[in-house]
Amino acid sequence: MAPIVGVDVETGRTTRRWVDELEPRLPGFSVAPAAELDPGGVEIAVVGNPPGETLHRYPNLRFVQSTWAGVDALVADPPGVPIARMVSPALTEAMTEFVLMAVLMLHRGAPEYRRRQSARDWEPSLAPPATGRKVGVLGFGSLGAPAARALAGMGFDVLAWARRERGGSIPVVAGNEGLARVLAHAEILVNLLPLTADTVRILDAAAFDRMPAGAALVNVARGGHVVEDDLVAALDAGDLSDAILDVFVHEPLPPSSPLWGHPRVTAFPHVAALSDPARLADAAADNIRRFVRNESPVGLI
Ligand code: OXD
Repeated sequence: MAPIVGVDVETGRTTRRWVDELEPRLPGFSVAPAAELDPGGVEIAVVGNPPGETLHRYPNLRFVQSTWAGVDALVADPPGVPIARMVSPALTEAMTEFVLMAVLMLHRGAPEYRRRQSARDWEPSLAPPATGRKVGVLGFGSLGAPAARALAGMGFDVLAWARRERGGSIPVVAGNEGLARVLAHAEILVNLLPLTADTVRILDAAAFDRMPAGAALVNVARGGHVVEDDLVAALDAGDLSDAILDVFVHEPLPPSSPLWGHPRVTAFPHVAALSDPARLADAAADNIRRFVRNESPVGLI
């Protein structure tokens, strides 16, 4: 019997695009929007990062492939079967590109020049070379490590924080002491951590206090890492100069959020590494075939 793959990714349109990309890559499988299938028939689910409880409706589920890099919502109430997050060169390239853009914007003062432009203020400032700019990277996994390497490749002085220390061309430190070191180092801090019980609200007033005066934050991981009120307070007080945020505690960012209109916040609508079915379907299909062959899928949680 052909294994049945039920796809349910965010909207009906996105789901249809995933089905169209997966079908030709999975001959011998039956691939359809989950909404058109009998829930009892769904053996493999392809989803974004919905609350895990939404998968409890499939009693015969055997495997979940996420189209997202981070699966914090899925694993909060997991369906009790293997879950793989999306690991793909396309996603990594997109994230690396966004991180480079954000760090270069901060390094060269783009948000400050935008403010000066609003005031019609022609005031050039010298920027240090990249080698004179200290960047901290939180997270050194499939997204954090390539971003850190790309930054180091441009000459930035990068110090990273991860679960365990590593030698190598980029120093990676660990533990609370390591975190304190990275925060103290970071004139620009890039957050690429997974959201877990250990990392939720890790970027709070105490963390911002440890950063150099006037430092800046790039958050491309999850809104839940940041205590947003503390961030606004640090920006208002001038302790932090700027924040480039792609993720928020509540998404879409509510119209009432002070982050929308804050002069020191550049907000993006969670677009750093969007999951394009045409570019990610190979990785998803490979993983599904691996699972069926009893091989370990890539990105298994
Ligand atoms: C994510 C993604 O995990 O967009 O945020 O893939």
